[in-house]
Amino acid sequence: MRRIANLIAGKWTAPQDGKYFDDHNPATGEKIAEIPSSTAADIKTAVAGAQMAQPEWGALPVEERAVWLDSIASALEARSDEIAELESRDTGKPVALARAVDAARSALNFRFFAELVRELPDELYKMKDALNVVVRKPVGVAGLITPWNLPLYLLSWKVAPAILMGNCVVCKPSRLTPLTANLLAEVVTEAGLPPGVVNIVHGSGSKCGQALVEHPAVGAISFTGGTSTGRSVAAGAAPLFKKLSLELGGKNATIVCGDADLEKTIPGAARAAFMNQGQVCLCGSRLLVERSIWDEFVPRFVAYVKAMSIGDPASCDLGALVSQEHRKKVESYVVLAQEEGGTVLCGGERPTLEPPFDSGAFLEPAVIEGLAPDSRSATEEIFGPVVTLHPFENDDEALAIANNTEYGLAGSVWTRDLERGRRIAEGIDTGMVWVNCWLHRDLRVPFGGIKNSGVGREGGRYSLEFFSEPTNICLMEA
Ligand code: TXE
Repeated sequence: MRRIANLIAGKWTAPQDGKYFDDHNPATGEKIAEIPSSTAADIKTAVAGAQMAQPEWGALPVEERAVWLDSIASALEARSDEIAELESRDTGKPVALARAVDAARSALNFRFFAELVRELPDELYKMKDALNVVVRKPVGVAGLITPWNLPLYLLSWKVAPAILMGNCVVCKPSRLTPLTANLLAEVVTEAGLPPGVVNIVHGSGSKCGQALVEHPAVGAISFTGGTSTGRSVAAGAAPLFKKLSLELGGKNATIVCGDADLEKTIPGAARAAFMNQGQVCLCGSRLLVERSIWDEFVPRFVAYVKAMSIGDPASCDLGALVSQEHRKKVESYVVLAQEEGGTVLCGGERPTLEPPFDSGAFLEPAVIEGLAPDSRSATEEIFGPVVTLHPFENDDEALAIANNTEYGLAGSVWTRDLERGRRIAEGIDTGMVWVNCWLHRDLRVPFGGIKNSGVGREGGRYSLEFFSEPTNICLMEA
């Protein structure tokens, strides 16, 4: 059991009011750490630390900052197993998933942005009698607020481009999953990153997150989390004209056409539905299946889901949900779905597990059919291991169902006819669509959603643009 501290201006710092939260392992219920219950006063100190460091950091050539990103990436790679174990302990997710996704991507995020900036062409616009040169300057201090589902993966996705572009950052991780943010704090400290470039303040969203959003010296906020919280973040940032990037919830459709290769599609649709226990904003939580293959697809899909192991995160396909409270929220949707006329084909119950996992927040993956596409459980984000099945007769009907939600983040289409797949993909009102795959990521592409899934895009040069202010200089011979 560890008591961790904030990292402010290069110093390990206790919360000013001396209060701490307990951090638990959701798979066993055991207390694993104490984290600062910081307040606005701690945020204020951290922002001051960032402001102090920013002029010198921002004045470095971007190539020098890219070298810092490479050294952070190397340090994260060296601690990959530790990251996987910590992330699994903090979130309840399978260790194998934490290694393959969270740990690998956290290091890659730093490596990728260091490489990207080296390949970026200068931004020049020639006129017949003048030359326009676009210079990108840092915003200054950026506030990075991250959720509990992919803690270091999403924190590194924001920190890397933000500091690369010359900003100093104040990070506010989720109080539910602080440990790998603390590991990043150790890494940047041990790497000798100048004090104040990366500051990490632990605490609640209402006390710390909100203070960061409203701090007048924070010029940009990058937020990933729930739509309702995103609304209050936007309300806090708007009057101060801050740059704002919101990556929020999703209720994504997986569309399976009659000609899909089921050998590939069934595992693909199950992975899209249940990766990280369904706690990924990109998850395919609605499964739309063409009527012509419904009778073949459904029993095979249910059998596949039933065969997924659940329990000890060290060895199972599915681990625990992030908390008992979140499990209760997900269970309430399984009940609601049945009240709305759904039939649970499998899952939705608490598995019987041996100690110490008998007190973990586990929930068997649920497959539910018979719901009207506009029912609450088929349109609201559940963010857990629950997928609803919906038949469709033709592509127009599939699109009508897919688009009938307040969200617009992601989706996938499975068909042997790539032209048909692309046509359907273009018809879905969303930010990202995969065809015959899911979560197949090229980090250069725009990442983000529309409607209640957020505002703006990050990823590749979109991140570099978000975390900088362009100045255009038009040069004409005297
Ligand atoms: O998100 P929150 P949570 C969805 C999912 C989940 C719901 C709640 O539906 O059930 O969001 O999850 C900080 N001002 N997603 O509780 O509350 C908070 O401390 C500033 C989708 O994690 O949005 C945390 O660090 N900050 C999402 C971060 O915001 C505030 C992934 C996210 O917390 C704040 C996770 C405030 N007023 C959840 N209130 C995705 N898109 O992947 C809280 N925070």
